Amino acid sequence: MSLLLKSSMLLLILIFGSSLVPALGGSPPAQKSQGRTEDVFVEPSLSEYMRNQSIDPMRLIVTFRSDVSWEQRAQILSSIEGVSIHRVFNIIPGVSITASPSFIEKAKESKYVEGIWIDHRVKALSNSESIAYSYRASATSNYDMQLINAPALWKLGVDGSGCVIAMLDTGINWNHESLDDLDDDPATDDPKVIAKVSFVPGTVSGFDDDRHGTHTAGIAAGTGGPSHTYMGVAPQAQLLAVKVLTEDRWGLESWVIAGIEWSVKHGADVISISLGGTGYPNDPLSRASNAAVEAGVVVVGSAGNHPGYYSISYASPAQATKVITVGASTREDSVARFSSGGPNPYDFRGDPDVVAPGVRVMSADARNQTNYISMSGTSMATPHVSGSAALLLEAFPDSTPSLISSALMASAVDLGFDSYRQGSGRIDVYKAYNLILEWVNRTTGVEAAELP
Ligand SMILES: [Ca+2]
Ligand SMILES: [Ca+2]
Ligand SMILES: [Ca+2]
Repeated sequence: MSLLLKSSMLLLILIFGSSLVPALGGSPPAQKSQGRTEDVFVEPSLSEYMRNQSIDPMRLIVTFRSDVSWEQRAQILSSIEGVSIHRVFNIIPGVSITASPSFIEKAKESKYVEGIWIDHRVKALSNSESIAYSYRASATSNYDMQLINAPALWKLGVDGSGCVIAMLDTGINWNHESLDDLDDDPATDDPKVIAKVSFVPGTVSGFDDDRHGTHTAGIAAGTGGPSHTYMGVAPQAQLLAVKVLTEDRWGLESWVIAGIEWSVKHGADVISISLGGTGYPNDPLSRASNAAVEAGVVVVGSAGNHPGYYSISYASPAQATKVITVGASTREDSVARFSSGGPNPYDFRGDPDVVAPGVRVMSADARNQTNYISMSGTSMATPHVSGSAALLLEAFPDSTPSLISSALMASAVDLGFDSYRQGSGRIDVYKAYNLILEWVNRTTGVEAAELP
């Protein structure tokens, strides 16, 4: 080795420390796998959880470095004792497993593993319901639809036709008059729910064995039945019934990730997620949601029903950077007391993005095919935005998810609350439509002017 090279190596060592020596000299590292354990991210609450009690077995999601193939991930995990694999995901480099606590130390030794996460429980984000037979008579028909200005677009013939909204929820009762077909004529075969699936063990279809999913589906896309009294935002949109919550309205994060993956594969234009659980902006569920957006799908999530600032962190995946995060507003056009607030405690981002009607919203009742009930929660606000996204996508099919979300935010009506509570304000889908229209006209004009 020349003197020049030796002295420049010495200089590098002085600057960068001894870790550069093996890389430059080709000799093995002095200490085997030093720093390896620090490289694997272990969800902080998981370590805490294990210090306090040893739970055996545990539901986990293991994420891998991006260059590890689908097959390798399954192979690596099945070589570790006591691991049972539930699902190897495509949408994120992750695997859902059950493992014993000793798994964590073993997995930390693997150079392929990137993170170990709790497969958190998520739950539906509605907070009340009432069987509102009497309320029905007094309610102003489609009041919430008028608030967000959807009827103005229906008059222009924009009703969600050709758009597909995936409802990740307790399932859908597709026999309800508001959700059974597109034209409310039983003589013609034109189903609204075009595909169904369940990721809840022990259930085989996407049929709603609760009430929550049918209610949110009716808000996003119900026809309102022959009377059209309680129409949804995009009454001619079609639906995917993706059951990820049990009849008791809870689910696992891994079921929701599976639901997102399935929805992207089955042609969803919009994914509507009225559920949430504790998490981080980079947790597996948030990453799956962001990946769906990167694949061109609008993803809408509920901000949650934990009043107060910073409470948005209880709502994964709504806190994911690319998800449209929806808080709840009232019929009097103020922010609902229960609606979760930002900023995000992990990166100080401002969420929610917008608010939409979420108090005493009337929609389809899964227990009775011609009845409608009232429910409240950011669960009910979310499908108002999902349906609105479908309307905008019908009108402007080339829109990217970020254009849809920017247009809804830029045109939202300021309700006078601070942005950590109302985001940009209460959505007005007709204003959002006009904003995009103006932009399209302007950019089309520019292109035409530039033509030779
Ligand atoms: Ca019908
Ligand atoms: Ca029909
Ligand atoms: Ca957001």
